[in-house]
Order: sequence, then C-alpha cells, then structure tokens
Amino acid sequence: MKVAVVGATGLVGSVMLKVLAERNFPVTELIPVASEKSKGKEIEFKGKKYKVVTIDDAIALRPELAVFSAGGSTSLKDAPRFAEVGTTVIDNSSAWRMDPTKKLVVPEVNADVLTADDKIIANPNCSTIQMVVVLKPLHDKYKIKRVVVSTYQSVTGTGVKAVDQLMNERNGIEGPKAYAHQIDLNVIPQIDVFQDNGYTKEEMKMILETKKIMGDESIRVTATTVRIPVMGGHSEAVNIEFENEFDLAEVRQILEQQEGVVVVDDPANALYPMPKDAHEKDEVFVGRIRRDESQDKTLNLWVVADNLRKGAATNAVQVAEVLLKKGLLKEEVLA
Ligand code: 11C
Repeated sequence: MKVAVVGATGLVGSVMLKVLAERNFPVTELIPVASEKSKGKEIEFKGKKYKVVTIDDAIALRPELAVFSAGGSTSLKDAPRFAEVGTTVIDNSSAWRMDPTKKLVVPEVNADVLTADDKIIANPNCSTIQMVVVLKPLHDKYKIKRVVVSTYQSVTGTGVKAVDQLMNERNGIEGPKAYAHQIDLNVIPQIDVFQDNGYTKEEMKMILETKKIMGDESIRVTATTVRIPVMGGHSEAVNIEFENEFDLAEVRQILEQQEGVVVVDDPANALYPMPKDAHEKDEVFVGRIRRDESQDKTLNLWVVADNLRKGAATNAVQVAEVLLKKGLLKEEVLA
C-alpha cells in the first residue's frame, strides 16, 4: 500500500522508515513528506530512493496510510485533510490524544478499541507507552489503585537539537540550545511547559493518557518527569499500589509472559534494564522487581525502553499492523 511518512526527515521519522522496513510492512510506494525546505531531498527506503514531497503533494497521491511525526500544529491542520480523502492517519503528536472522539492506542493494551471508523488514531507519549505495557497485565490481575512514577528521559525525546546540545556541551563547542539549562553533567526536572497546577505537560500526559489507554479513570497516577544527559531510551521508577495482594514470583511470571516485555532482573549479577541496552530494541525492559516494604500491596519496578522505537515509531507501526490484520486499512481511498 501507499504509505506517507509525514516528518520523514526528523528523528522519529527516520526511525519510522527503519521500523517499517525491518517489520516488512507492505509498503508498495513510500511517500516521504517534509517541510518545503526539504522538498526534493532523496530518502532511501528498502534500497529504493524516494523524493521528499510536500503535504499537498502527498494528499493528492491518496495514500492508504499516513504516519505523522511532524509536531502538533501540522497534525491538527493536516491530519483531517488526509482523513477527508480516506487516508487513515496514525499521529505521533499530542494533538488528538485526549480528544474523546479519537482512539489512543498501545496494541498490547487496547488494540480492541480500533474500528473502521477510526481515521485519525493517536499514538501516545513515549513515557506513557512503556509504562502502560507493563501496567496492563498487572492491572488485569491485581487491579491498580495508584501509580507513582519518576522518569529519567533521554534527550532524543526532544529531538536533534537536544542531541546536538548534549554533544556540543560534552565537547566544549558553542551551539544552539534546546534547553534553558546545560544538560551535560546535569539533570533538568522539567519536560515541556509548566501547567497552572505546577505539573509539566509531560507529567500531565502520563497521568491523563494512562487512564485513557487503560480504559479506567479510577487509576490514580502522579508523575515527576526529568530530563537526563542520556541517549538510547527513557527509564522510569514505577511504584504501583494494588487493590489486591500479589505474589512476587507470580508478578515476574506475568511480566515474562506479557507480549512486548522482556524481564531483565538478576541483581546478584548486576543485571537490570539500562537505556544503553534498550537502544534500537522494540521491547519494553523491566527489572528491579521488588515489594515496596513501606506499604501493603505495593510493588516497585524499573522500566526502560527506546523512546524513539516502542515510545514512538514501533508503536505506530504496530497500530498499523493491527489495522491491516483486522482489515481496517482496505477501504478504498477516494479517487
Ligand atoms: C520527551 N516525551 O521525551 C517527550 C517527547 O508528546 O509525543 C514526545 C512528546 C510527545 O521529551
């Protein structure tokens, strides 16, 4: 099928192309889309070269699927234009996530919500995705009451400018800044802008998106999201209070059996998930599985994933795979 990748020259866009190729998604014609200044640039996909086109050109080509990673304002403006001609859009931005008419999907958690009527589907925030993949099977078994999460997030979540800032600072080179503060040899307890309640937008995404994806507004979530001078993936310390008592060996077994999760938990041999090891992997890694001894029915976990893969591109492609498997992408695009 014809697939448009909107934002093909960005960090997520380039990983998207890699993931589409690796997973052998049935792309017969790739339509790489970027801003006017990248028009005509060549992108290689599965050994073939494709010219970057503008959004208007891409809509005229009537793709069956468009995957967006070009920021919220592009998504708000242009995703409906694709949808109008019958293209199914999977959108990586935060533009549509909390819209009650749009589905917010992590296939391991809520693939069942997708229907043929869903023309714009939202891909959740990276730090939310890796957490809910782990929470879901535990919620099904023990019912989660409350989650307290603290994140340690990679600079790749901000984009190329932040990666450059980190490397420039490390090498003593002046350059443009993605953050208001130095990031190398530092930790910044702010991701995205502050809201009136004192939380950042990233923290509110984790709180609100988790409830929507899990389909349970009763789960209480609180978050502190932090940028650290790391590439390769986001890490999260997650504290989970359950309604029901759990058995630690059973928790481990449930997580080992969960699709998309890999348990790395061997403290005696200093084995636990780390962003360096999660880099370029599609799975979510869990370790440091232990009881919170300060409170009943409460568990502590350490969760790591490549934020550009499972946190963005891989999840989007997996959503497309579900649509394909359910026959929801077959509908003819308007001529
Ligand atoms: C970060 N989570 O690490 C952000 C990036 O809503 O898709 C992704 C922003 C989003 O900075």
